[in-house]
Amino acid sequence: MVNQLKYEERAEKHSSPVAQRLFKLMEEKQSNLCASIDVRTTNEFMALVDKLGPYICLVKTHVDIIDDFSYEGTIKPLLKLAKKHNFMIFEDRKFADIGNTVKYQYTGGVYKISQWADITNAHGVTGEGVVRGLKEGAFETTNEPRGLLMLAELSSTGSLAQGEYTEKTVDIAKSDKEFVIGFIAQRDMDGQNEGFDWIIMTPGVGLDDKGDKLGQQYRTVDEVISTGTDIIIVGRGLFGKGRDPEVEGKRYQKAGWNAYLKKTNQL
Ligand code: S5P
Repeated sequence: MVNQLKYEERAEKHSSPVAQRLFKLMEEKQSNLCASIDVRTTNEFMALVDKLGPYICLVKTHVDIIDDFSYEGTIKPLLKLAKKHNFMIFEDRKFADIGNTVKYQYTGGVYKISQWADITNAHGVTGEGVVRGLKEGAFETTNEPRGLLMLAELSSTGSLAQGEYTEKTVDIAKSDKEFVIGFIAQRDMDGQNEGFDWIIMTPGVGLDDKGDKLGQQYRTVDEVISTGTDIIIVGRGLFGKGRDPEVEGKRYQKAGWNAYLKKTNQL
């Protein structure tokens, strides 16, 4: 059943401090837009984040595609922009290994994701240990609250994440009510009658294109929000093909917020 509660009501009741903060911030900024910034240099990345900052609740990163990545040069300025514009950070790392390995991948290496990303995500393919490994990693390396999204469904053509795989991923998510805050999915994942308030974040959202040449498929903002999405994840729709990120940022923010108001009977 699609969640029709307001973000502020969900903020009050949620068992995760990360989810509470995110819902509050969304209400404050009137934004359910997550900007996905897949670019190759720190300069391009910062310029886009600074322009889009006022319109978004969340920045989604793939730090491993930034050619000149460094903790000092990339993460520190990103954290500054997060403060300036009041948004949270989601590293789209898609962990998919045994618990012990993901723990090191999350906390170590050059990226040290657990130090700076409020939210990250994982595939369920290796089973429940992935959740425990990541949670341990967060616990041992930071005092800040951290949240995890499980990848229940994908936006790409021919994705194997469907049917029983999706159901089993939801079961894995149920193993930790505080750390797992929701899903990357294309629709609502239920759970409300069992006391779960999953945040559904949906990529594959575009108002002008239907897809790309490598299997990406786009649905409109109204479509995804009406089928259960809480946060729309938009990448190239905001800055691809020479688009103006400020114009598109405003446009997607408005579209996302109006669709939310409609869904929650506030319009
Ligand atoms: O199912 C998915 C899951 C994810 S996280 N489909 C996706 O496209 N993504 C990510 O969302 C993908 O890795 C990319 O960073 C973003 C979509 O970017 P866009 O430019 O196609 O909007």
